[in-house]
Amino acid sequence: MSNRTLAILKPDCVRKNLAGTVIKQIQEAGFKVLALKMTKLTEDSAKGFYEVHKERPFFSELVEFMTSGPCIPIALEKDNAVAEFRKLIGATNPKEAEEGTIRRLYADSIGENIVHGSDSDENAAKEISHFFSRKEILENNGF
Ligand code: FUP
Repeated sequence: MSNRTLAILKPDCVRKNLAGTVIKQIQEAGFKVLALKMTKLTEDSAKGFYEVHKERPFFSELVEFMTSGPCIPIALEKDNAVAEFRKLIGATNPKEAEEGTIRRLYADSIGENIVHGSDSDENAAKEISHFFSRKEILENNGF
């Protein structure tokens, strides 16, 4: 079990000025921020990140949305981070997400669902390195 996961505050989150609200909720749930940046994904980077979905019918829409504006990738740490973070954000479709979860509270649709969370320890490691170099990730709280 790893203690890291990758979150992305997606372009809809940034556009709706919800970044601060969502980061506060993430921190209050006990996650520690190890690295954070605001960036705009290129088409190639978005396609690479979502490679596993490339045959799915929603792939081009997903890439278009993820490149539509700035997003905020965040490397997070907590015990059992992957599962704990997915619990905090709720189901992919906000209509199916539990009451109080981030997607249920703020997302409009399955396509524009505010936040990404890694789905396995292996993917968490890959996804963190998609956005952050080792030097950019704080160890020991950065102190
Ligand atoms: P999740 O792990 O909850 O982010 O969900 P998935 O990996 O299954 O999907 C990744 C992204 O693809 C979603 F956040 C939004 C998009 N998607 C759709 O647009 N339609 C779908 O039916 C499923 C996913």
